[in-house]
Order: sequence, then C-alpha cells, then structure tokens
Amino acid sequence: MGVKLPRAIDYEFDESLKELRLLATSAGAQVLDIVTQERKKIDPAYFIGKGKVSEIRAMIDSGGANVVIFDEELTPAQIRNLENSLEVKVIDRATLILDIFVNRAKTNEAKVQVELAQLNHLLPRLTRQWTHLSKQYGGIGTKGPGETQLETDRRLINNKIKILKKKLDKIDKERITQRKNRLDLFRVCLVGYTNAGKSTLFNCLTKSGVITENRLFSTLDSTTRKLADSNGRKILLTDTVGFINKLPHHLVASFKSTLDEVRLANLLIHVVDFSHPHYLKRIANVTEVLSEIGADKIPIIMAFNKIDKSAEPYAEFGHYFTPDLRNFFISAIKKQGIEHLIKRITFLADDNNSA
Ligand SMILES: Nc1nc2c(ncn2[C@@H]2O[C@H](COP(=O)(O)OP(=O)(O)OP(=O)(O)O)[C@@H](O)[C@H]2O)c(=O)[nH]1
Ligand SMILES: [Mg+2]
Repeated sequence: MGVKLPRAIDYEFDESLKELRLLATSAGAQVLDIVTQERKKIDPAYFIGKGKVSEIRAMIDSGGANVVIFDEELTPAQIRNLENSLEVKVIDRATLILDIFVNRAKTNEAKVQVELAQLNHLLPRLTRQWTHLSKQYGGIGTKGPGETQLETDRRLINNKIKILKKKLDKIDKERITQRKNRLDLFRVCLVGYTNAGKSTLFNCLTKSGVITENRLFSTLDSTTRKLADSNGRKILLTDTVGFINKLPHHLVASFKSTLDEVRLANLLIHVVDFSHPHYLKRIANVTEVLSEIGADKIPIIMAFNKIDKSAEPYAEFGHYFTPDLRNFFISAIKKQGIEHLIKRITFLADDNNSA
C-alpha cells in the first residue's frame, strides 16, 4: 500500500513501491497486488481513507491476502485500527526490513544488533496486544505490583535492551582490539546501496566466495579479507551491509559496531548499480547515510558497476581520465575494469604508507 502525498515526485513514488515489492519478495512474501491512493494528507486514524480500507478489506476477502504492507511508517494507533478493520496483520516498511534482517543475521554480532533494532522499533509501538512478551522475555514473577500488562512489557523490553547493549559493548571491545592489530594495514570498505554488487566485487578482489544474490540485503554480516593481487602489500577489504532509502534512524544506529568498520576505514569504495535507472538518486541516499554515520570525510572512490548491463554510454562520461581518477566503470561479474581499480587502491595504499 502506497500513499501519494501532494509533495511526492512521481518517479520516486513509483520507485519506492517497486522497492517495497522487492523487499516483500526478499522477505519470502508473495505480492498479490499493489494499491495506491493519492491524498492531501494522511489520515491520523487509518493512514488511508475509510473507503480505501473497505476496498482493501474486499480484496483480502476475495484474494486471500494475510498481510498488508505499508510503504510509510505507521503509528501504533493506525496499526491497531487497520488490523481491527482488515483482520489481517498490518506492517510498515521498517518492520519489513527488520524481518529480512532477522532472517539474514548469522553472526552473534549481527543477531544482537538486529534484536536491538527490533526492540527499539517495538518499544514506542507497544499496545495491549503484546501480551506474549512476558512469556518471551520474562519468567516467573516478572510482573511488578500494580503494573498493567503494558507497563510490564515496557519494563521487560527496556531490561532486554540494556542486556543487549551490554553484549554489544563487549563485542565492540573485541573489535577494538582486533582493529588495533590491523592499524598498520590499509583498510578499505565497500559501501553502497543494497544489491549494487558489493559482495560480487568483494569476491572478485579477494578471490573469496561470499554469498551474492539478486535480492535485497543478502549481506548483513561484514567480512574482511586481504586484497588479492596486491603484490605483498597489506591491504584489507571489508564487505558490509547495504543501505536503502527510508531506513529509519534507530535502525542505522543499531548497526553501529558494523558501521564503525566503515567509519574507521582508510578508503571507501562506493559501489553503484550503474544499470539502475535512478542510480543518481541512490548515490545521494548512500552519501546521506555516510554523513549520518560520520564517514563523509574518508577518501572515496566511485565504482560504477554492472556496465555489462547498462545502456548508459559510460565511456562518454570521460570520468575514466579525470585527473583525480576517482571514478571507475566496472563489471564485477565479467571482471571488466577491475585491474584499473586494483591499481588505484594499491596506489592509494602506498601513498598512505609513505605519508
Ligand atoms: N549484470 C551484472 N550483475 C551483477 C554485477 N555485479 C553484481 N551483479 C548481480 O547483482 C546482484 C547483487 O549482487 P551482490 O554482490 O549480492 O550485491 P550486494 O551489493 O552485495 O547486495 P547486498 O548484500 O544485498 O547489499 C547479484 O545477482 C549479482 O550477480 C555486474 O557487474 N553485472
Ligand atoms: Mg552483499
């Protein structure tokens, strides 16, 4: 379900819904229909108009959908009202992204980070319906005297958040020690929009076999390896979680320890899916997140990927031969343009070492 407000730009609205569809299929859902509505402003009680709610209800009754996903963030009251009227689960974009994260997280660190993000997301949205929480997080005698179920749930979540933060602090400390051991190495991080081809490029540059997939957020855990073909130089490459448009701030914050890796790198390679029609907008999204996490002062190279698939006449861009050599046009799959990129990385590493 997408709601188009007067300020919305046509292609951005369509793009966002297309992405929501991809997110839904990445989460394992089957998309039956996409419903949109143009509104002057959102309805405080239902987000959409009452008539639209009835229309969706009729679609659910005839088509058998069991979840409705909204592209925008919903308030707890809106979720409750919608669920009462539609009698199916109602979630928003952030919850969907979190769902994908939960399923993808493999390492202990990623799991703790995702659980923290979930709880931070859940806390302000707690309503009476969350009575199962005391079972999940509590135990015997968890309900304090005179507490309502809601207060108990809030307290349990806050306690759990404290525990998870402590766990993360411990993981953070281990990371800091790890990083100290790597201080004399040149550290390069691959960053970029989800599905841009970061992991494919990572495999190509390090000759490893990280999972790459044509779905959103296939990588959640960061992996670090040595750059191959670096002629004995000590260069470390890290593959990281992808960014996405409309990623809520608290979600970004929960990935702090993963993103520290980015913040503390000597060089970032911003991987762009050059075959995507709106790659410029995505570059802007990624640049925004980089500045949000305080990584906007780190030297950066642009790697325009998937040139094998792109209709853009990249050679005419002339970037190839700009004096600072910051732009590279590559195909990670076909291994085109990779040697130029490696040359540039090793040059910058040598430059850094001699400085
Ligand atoms: N045609 C083409 N496809 C590519 C290229 N590089 C990557 N892909 C495909 O793009 C999809 C995403 O690649 P990944 O390497 O998993 O992308 P990612 O940036 O790591 O994605 P996340 O981990 O989900 O953020 C896969 O289906 C890759 O096969 C390329 O140079 N050309
Ligand atoms: Mg990846």
